[in-house]
Amino acid sequence: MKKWTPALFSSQLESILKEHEIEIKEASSKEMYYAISSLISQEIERNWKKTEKRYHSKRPKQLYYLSMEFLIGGLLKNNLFHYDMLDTCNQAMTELGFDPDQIYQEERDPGLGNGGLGRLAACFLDSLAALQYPGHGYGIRYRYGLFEQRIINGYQTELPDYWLDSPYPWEIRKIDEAVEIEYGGSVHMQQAEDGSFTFSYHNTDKVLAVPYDVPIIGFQNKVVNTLRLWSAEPADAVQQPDETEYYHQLEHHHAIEQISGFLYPDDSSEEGKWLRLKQQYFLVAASLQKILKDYQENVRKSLSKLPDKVVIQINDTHPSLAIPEMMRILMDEESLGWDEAWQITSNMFAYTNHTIMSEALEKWPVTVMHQLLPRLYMIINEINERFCRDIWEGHTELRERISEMAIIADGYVHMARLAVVGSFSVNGVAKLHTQILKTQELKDFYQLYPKRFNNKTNGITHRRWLLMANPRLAEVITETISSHWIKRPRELTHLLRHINDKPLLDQLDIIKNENKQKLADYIQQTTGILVDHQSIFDVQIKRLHEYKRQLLNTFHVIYLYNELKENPLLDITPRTFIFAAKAAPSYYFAKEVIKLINTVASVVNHDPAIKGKLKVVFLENYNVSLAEKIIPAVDLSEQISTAGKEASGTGNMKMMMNGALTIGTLDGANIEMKQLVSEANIFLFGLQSDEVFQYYQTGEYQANELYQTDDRLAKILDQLRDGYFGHEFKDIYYQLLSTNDPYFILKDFDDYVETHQHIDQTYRNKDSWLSKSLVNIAHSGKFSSDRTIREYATSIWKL
Ligand code: 26V
Repeated sequence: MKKWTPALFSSQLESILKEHEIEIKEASSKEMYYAISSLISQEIERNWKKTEKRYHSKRPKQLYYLSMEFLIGGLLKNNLFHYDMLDTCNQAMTELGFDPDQIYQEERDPGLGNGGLGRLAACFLDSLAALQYPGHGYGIRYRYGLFEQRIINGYQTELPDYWLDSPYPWEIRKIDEAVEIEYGGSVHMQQAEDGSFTFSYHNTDKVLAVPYDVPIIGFQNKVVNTLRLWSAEPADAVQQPDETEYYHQLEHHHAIEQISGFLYPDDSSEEGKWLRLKQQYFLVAASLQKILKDYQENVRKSLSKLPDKVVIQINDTHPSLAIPEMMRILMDEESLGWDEAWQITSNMFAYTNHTIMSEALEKWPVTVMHQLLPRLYMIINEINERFCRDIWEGHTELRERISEMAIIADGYVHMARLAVVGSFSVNGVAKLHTQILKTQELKDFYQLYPKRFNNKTNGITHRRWLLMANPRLAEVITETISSHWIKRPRELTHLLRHINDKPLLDQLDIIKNENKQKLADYIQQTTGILVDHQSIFDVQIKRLHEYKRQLLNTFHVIYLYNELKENPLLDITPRTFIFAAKAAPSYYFAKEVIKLINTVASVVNHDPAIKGKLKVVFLENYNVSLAEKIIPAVDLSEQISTAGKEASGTGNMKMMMNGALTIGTLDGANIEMKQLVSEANIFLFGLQSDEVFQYYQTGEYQANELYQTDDRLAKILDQLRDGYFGHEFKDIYYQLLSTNDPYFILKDFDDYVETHQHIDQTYRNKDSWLSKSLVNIAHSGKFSSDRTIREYATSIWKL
């Protein structure tokens, strides 16, 4: 590889810009962004070809990660960093009089995901390439990503995210690798002379899946893996027979393009939308064609050997149609019999579950499945019948559970059941989550297939979330324990030798303060709110959901406000509460909570009696690049879901890695964080998951009693009912009490407030706080996605 110097870098940029008749000194930051991308793309292309060649000749087993979402974030800085060119580029830009950050900000986040599930997929791709595994992502190139959120008058409004309005420099369209997908039509069965059946399809709707490949760069190792995103296009050009026919065809084409038109923004409730099912089949059918073509071209062995060379991870149930689709291809196109096809298929797929929220569990009406995918429906039916028969005959102890286990039941196809039956591995994403799958959600299946179940606790890429997002902190860590931690993040534990190293703690303090000052500037520029960078930055950033309990956090803010109003001399450590969250557009309650946070913010921030001791900030349009700005500046990370509801969480890991302390419930990966840092270095509160389940079962919890007996709660709730913050919050009051507070906000309130008081006291002892912060950083190495990916690779994928 070339040795880059700032001078060489600049001169290359100069010639790239010249080709477009732009003088380097006069280039806009957008032009600079494109020029740098193009420069680095040349480097990428060479390595991409080499990696592909190596995979072609060595024929290692390949992993394919199928996911409806990939939230990859900005790639320019990432790719420069991975090629060890970031410092050179920064220096070159500065010398030319540019602000490097402004150039990186020209890049738009491809918002091709909702939240945790999509971001996890992106961290995994990063780790796969860093660890030199042959693993690739397959997804959809939505023309509209997740909506852009604007807060107008305190309310969330959604704007379309047309992220492709200017060219995306990292994708390569590969029209010659486009494949055809068929929907609908009818299935004809014919019996051949040897008695076997063949299936043919008639009057199907044909759609072209055109791949756009995005390179995934390994960290300083020249590996380039592929994220392939499919785009839907009409299979044939518009003809012009006559005018009505012409318009009819145009309309049809438009409908086809809709398949990759937009990302569904509701990750909280499954709606069973026709178009969503079309999207899922689109992803699955296109990806399998490519996977099988590569196998046949590279491996050239019998299909029975497929599971030795190919493993497919399905990210939640969304791509689980891949299972019947694989059966269809093996039987109808490759003429294998059922048993052999099933043997191959069920040894190729592994399924990850990401949620136990029953509203989000996918099921499709039989009528929809049957009409859109008639042949797949036949196959699912057959899988179901064989499965049920197997239980009936071979597992009599489960006979009475059959209707809860059947893949097709009460008019629906239950996707999680299909995914479990058709996979050789089923995993949860944190220890508690996997435990809950085994003992509750998928209990019957666990009894049937105990060996299939396993845990893979989530992780995050420390390259993006520490080295790139917080370079000063990374530098100090390296100065303290050398740079080995970068390749082996577990070695961050060497920091534990320094918990009383005063000069180091002072440096941590300085860095956190700089990061907070930077965020404070951003807050001022974007919201006009002035925040004190010496206050505690208390942060909750994640999708807005009732179970994540942003409302509990808000209740705490209101409580503190009420206290200060009553006693202006109250001695509290100044706090800045920072929220960022998108609500699903149709999730009324979640949107009310956003409005409440913004209303409380404007009351609190403008009340002179508060004397700036409290500030509340809602940052709009939470996405990967905003997360990168916030996370290095966090003092206190809010991970306060109702115990048992958050499968893992990954924001918790990102903030821990950046030295934040956590206030959290014993839920998801918080539990594993606690085990590492010990109870002295994390602030735990609230009900535990078994207590929550017990309350659900016995019905013994009475939210109303707490309302009657706790004056602080009564005051807050009455303020909501009586319009203290405006009249639109009555609904929150009524919903909480009439549904008996299903997320235990009132129940956990007292412990939460008390824990916050403890935090306030702890923060006053700066050195003690800083050494806790260091302990958290030191143990965060376990949450590198490199660890997670190694676990998947050795115990599931066998790469
Ligand atoms: C569901 C649906 C339903 C219909 C339409 C679109 C859509 C999109 C996503 C989902 C499922 C979301 C599940 C999810 O994001 N789970 C999160 O996964 C994280 C990574 O494993 C984990 O850290 C979070 O705890 C978990 O909530």
